[in-house]
Amino acid sequence: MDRVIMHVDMDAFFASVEQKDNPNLKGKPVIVGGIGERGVVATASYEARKYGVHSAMPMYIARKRCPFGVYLPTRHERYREISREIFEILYSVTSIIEPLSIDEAYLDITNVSIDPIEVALCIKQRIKDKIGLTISVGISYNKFLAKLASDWNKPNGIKMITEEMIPNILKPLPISKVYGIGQRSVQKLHNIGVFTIEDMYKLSKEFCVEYFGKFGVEIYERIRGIDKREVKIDRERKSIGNEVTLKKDIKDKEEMKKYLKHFAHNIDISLSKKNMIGKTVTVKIKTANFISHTRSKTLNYYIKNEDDIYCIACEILDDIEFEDDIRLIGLTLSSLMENKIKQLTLNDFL
Ligand code: TTP
Ligand code: MG
Repeated sequence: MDRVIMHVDMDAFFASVEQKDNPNLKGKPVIVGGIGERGVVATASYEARKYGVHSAMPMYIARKRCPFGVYLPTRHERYREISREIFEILYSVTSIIEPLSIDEAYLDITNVSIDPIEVALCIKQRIKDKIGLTISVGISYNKFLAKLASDWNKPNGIKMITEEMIPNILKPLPISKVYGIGQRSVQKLHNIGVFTIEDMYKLSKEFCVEYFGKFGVEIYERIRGIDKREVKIDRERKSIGNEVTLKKDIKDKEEMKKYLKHFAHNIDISLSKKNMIGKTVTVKIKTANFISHTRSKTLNYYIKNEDDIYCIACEILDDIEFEDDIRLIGLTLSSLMENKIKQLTLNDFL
């Protein structure tokens, strides 16, 4: 496979977090969402799905279908907290991650020199051990197929779709499984007798363009196993760093450098975990009367070691002139990229 793309998606995420935090709920139908009169279901545990309860369903219908279910309001802050822990585990595998939602992401693991199934099993095991939840993983050579694969045998699933499986594995699938075909298009296609991907193979490229507009060609290719979309790295992750408001204002640059040393050390650790390197060092200071000074230096080479980061940070600080005491100091490294020189081994994320 040219590229190895992984799609990961937590199982019944909000409901599973509720079951984890209250083990009495394990094995029970749990429905999370707006519990008022006009509320809708955010998600339902797999036990509740057996009763026909699903996301976006009005709560009163859920209550009718599953009268003995446990109905809970959402706790978004808690889900975000767990999500951060999950993403930390994912970032220990690769830095090429595109988060899609609170519980879902694409990973490009082409350069991870471990068998993709092993990587998937490791991620699953680590999330189980450290967080106590299950995740479904799909692996393939593009995004569309990876996402299809993660949904293949949910919950706690793992599935790999290889080139040899195309087109046979796709043929019987309902057209609703094709990313990019919305509910209205599904209905319209049903009306002209198109129900499966195999039925769609009869539609010409020109027809698809006319029917689906600007996504026509992509849909035509997608159902044939072609999807060139890249895994887009999360922009927020394009810098690593920290800042602190000091307990006591300081003026002495040597004292400030102790903080820079500490930040550089933390950046070094984060970079190693994420297998990244960077070339823009930024020092930020804020004076006691709240004037900020932010200065950056972009190198023509990449760095990752504590000493290198610290050294550049000190040069930047020495060049900043200020008269007042300093109340806040920060250091970040940006212009990040994956460090391709070091290949990961299993031990790096076990
Ligand atoms: P999903 O991943 O779509 O659903 P899920 O994790 O609950 O179940 P599974 O992946 O096993 O099918 O969404 C993740 C969370 O996002 C979900 O737990 C609750 C929330 N969500 C809503 O609030 N409203 C919605 O309509 C959907 C689909 C999800
Ligand atoms: Mg999910």
